[in-house]
Amino acid sequence: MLFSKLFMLALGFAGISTCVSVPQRSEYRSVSALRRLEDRQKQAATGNGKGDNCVPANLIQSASAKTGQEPGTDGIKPGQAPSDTDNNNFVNFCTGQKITNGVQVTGGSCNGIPMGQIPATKNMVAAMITFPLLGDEVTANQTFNISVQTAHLDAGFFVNPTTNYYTAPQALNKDGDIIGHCHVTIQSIGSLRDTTPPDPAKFAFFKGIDDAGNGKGLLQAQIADGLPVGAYRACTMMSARNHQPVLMPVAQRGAQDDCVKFEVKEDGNDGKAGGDAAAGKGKAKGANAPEGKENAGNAQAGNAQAGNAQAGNAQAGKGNGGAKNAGDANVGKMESGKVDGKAKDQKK
Ligand SMILES: [Cu+2]
Repeated sequence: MLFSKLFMLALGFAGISTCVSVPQRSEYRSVSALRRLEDRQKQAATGNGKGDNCVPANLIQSASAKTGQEPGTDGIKPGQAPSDTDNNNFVNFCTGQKITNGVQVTGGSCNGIPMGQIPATKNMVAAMITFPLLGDEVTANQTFNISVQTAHLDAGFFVNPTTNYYTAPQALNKDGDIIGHCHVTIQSIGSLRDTTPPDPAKFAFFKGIDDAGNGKGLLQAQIADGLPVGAYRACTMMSARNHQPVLMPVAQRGAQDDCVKFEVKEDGNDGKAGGDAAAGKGKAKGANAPEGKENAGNAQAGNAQAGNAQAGNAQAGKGNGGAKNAGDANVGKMESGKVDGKAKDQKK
């Protein structure tokens, strides 16, 4: 008890932390016994479990203590809102609320995990959907791939969405790119010129793409059995590893995501394929274009491969057996909070 008090006093002098203090492992190995004692004390006092759960003073962001509207502050303009403030990085922000705790909580929750590493401007994520393209008419009820060319996303990193949703901060790889994955989501919008925001709880197709695609940023998701006739909006949702939306270093920038509106028709042009989408081309769709070294962005995902082949008229399938990945199944998954999982439409 006495040791512990002396220890905390010493830490206070050292300015290590602003809360009930737990030393850094590397610095205080020799006092592990004291740490254990202190941890036990802290658990008894707060019931919040194991140690190392204080924020060192040098990691406290002093800017969070201010609203941004203090007289003389840079950047003030009329109409700005005052920021919430906290002297301790909002570490207790979720007090009294349901915490997210790794689950996709459909009723809402509070997540206290830090935002994490933010890339440099030269590493900002960008994306372009390469199929379908604007004006494309995809053939109904016929399997096709949505393809996305990404830049500066270290794709292929996808944590367990059932237990680790938002449980860790955004992280960067050694090149400074965000480690994560891309989701694609397709919603029915009634018509191409409809202006009503679609209900986010309803979608015709969703997938978290958990692989690295062709290794050059080209990612694909297969829409098995295609979509029913209609007008659709397909969008990307770029995310870090724990499914959180990617965070960028500056506000003024180009978007990290892309959306495209397209139609599904009984007789689609499937990316201007005409009537000659050969079976051979059709096979190229899932292959991630191994040949496409020099033109990763254009040819492979563009009209040539993704367009013609995948949805092409070759299969001529106009059957109605393909409606099953529209609507209900996926919506159901969303309601159960496991949208990102390996459900029927999301992973073969
Ligand atoms: Cu995800």
